[in-house]
Amino acid sequence: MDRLFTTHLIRREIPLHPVWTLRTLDEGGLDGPEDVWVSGAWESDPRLRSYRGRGEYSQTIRCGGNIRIWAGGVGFRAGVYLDGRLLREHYGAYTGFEAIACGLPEGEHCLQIIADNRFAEDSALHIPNDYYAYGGITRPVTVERIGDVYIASLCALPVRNGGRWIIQACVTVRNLSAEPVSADVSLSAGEAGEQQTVMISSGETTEIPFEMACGNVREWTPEDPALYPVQAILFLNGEPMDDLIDRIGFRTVRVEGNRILLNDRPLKLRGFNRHEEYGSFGSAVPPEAMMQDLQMMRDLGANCVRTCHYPNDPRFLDLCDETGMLVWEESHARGLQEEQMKHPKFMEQLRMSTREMLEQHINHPCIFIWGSLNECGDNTEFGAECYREIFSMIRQADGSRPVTAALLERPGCLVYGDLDVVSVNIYPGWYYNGPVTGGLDRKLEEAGKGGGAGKPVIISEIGAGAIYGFHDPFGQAKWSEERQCAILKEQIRAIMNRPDITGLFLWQFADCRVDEEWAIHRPKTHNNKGIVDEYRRPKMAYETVKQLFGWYKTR
Ligand code: ADA
Repeated sequence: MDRLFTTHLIRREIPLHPVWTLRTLDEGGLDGPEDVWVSGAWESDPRLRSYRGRGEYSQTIRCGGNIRIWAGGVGFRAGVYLDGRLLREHYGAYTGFEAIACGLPEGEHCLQIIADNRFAEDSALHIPNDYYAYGGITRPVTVERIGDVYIASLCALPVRNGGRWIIQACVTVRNLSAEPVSADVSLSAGEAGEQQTVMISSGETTEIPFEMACGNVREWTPEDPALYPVQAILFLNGEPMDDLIDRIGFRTVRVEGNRILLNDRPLKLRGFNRHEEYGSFGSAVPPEAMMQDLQMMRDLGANCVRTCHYPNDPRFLDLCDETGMLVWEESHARGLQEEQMKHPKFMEQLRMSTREMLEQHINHPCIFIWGSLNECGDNTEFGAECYREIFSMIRQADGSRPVTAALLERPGCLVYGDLDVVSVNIYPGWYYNGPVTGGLDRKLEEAGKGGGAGKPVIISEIGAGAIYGFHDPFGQAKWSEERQCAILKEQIRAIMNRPDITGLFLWQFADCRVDEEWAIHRPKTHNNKGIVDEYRRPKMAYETVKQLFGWYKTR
């Protein structure tokens, strides 16, 4: 299951065995084929702990007719093959993609997915970085039987108009056949429903817009995260042939002056940055561990999480929808400066990550803000243009959420005017000494002059490192748990006490592995600024943060 609820009552899924055969294709790999669990990062196998190369996953499936293969995430590039024929290639580990095969004879077929986590010259986003780029099929794969016409996607956004709720939706239908087809498409949510008839040309994809008024609904709030199913059904000659179910929540987000309002009430954010990673499972985080992360964050008094620095597994977003955890989701780009942004593939790859994030995650009510381009080259005209293009792309797809980017503390940013919310990453007390908000105030002064005056401000990162179990009774040594506590205490108080700041995301929830090239400044080859370590063992800072977040929660 690639989601936490049933997404089809009509379309049939072809069962896959969770154990696939993996053959590594490059140096440093395995001696022969091995059985592996999918989804999983190949680094879970101790022999492949640092393998950079290609891995070919295969299994035999029984099917016929038209099938749709959905791969939720493959690190980092993928090729999907059926009976040795390439169906689809994909770049990007953090969004899903489909591959279609038509007119198959009934019987056994060999499904293969080749994953490749090597760094390559034609890759602009996938570079050695301050997190580990895992390999393998890291998110669930599903195979479904489809007809000649099927529902490719469903976008449904609740919008409040005066006192009434309206769902603005779009159902995308694809015709794989050689003939034009007339189809009826219905959309329903609660008591609201509508049906339309459309002609879809051969080989075409058609978007069918819907606008439906809803009766009485319960609002989605962090305290009472009410969710409603929304179902699209495709009829051919009056017969239901295909369907797609998602969930929505009725809530509004808007920026008013320097505040972000959720359902018209101002937000004060107490959150965490979280890399999607768990100890030896790497980026293929088991859903039980996702839930545990959310339980810990709730225990810590957090109300929000940032999916740094890429779109997350939809099952994590499903859990956030269900538990009322607010999410800042961002497309994949971390720390790329002008020269790297001038890579000929940069914009194409970033656009793709952003487009797929929006298409696949737009319905999640937990997402209250979109981000992109964490700490990239916002200080040159060229870089600023890249930011502007991505922001306008996001706004075009979704006018219902604000847009932001986590900026460096350095001066010279040219995009304050293009953000709905000014977000800044700062590390006072860790990378430099001085008053917590000294650098921030200089930054905000610049933002004020540069088009950011009066906008909400989020501290998108702040934190300090500690190695789990390393203690300095005098509390002085960097990397000691005591020193981390002392720094965090100062940072959290200084930020949360300011009424002009919407809140913060601590860097970071859990320690995460980093690429080899970063290891020199990262003891244990990990970014050790977690409140818990990579196995979720709480550091001393856990209690410190819990007390402070708990205190600010009641203010
Ligand atoms: C940055 C960056 C993070 C991480 C962090 C740190 O601001 O956005 O990915 O590298 O700093 O630990 O220094």
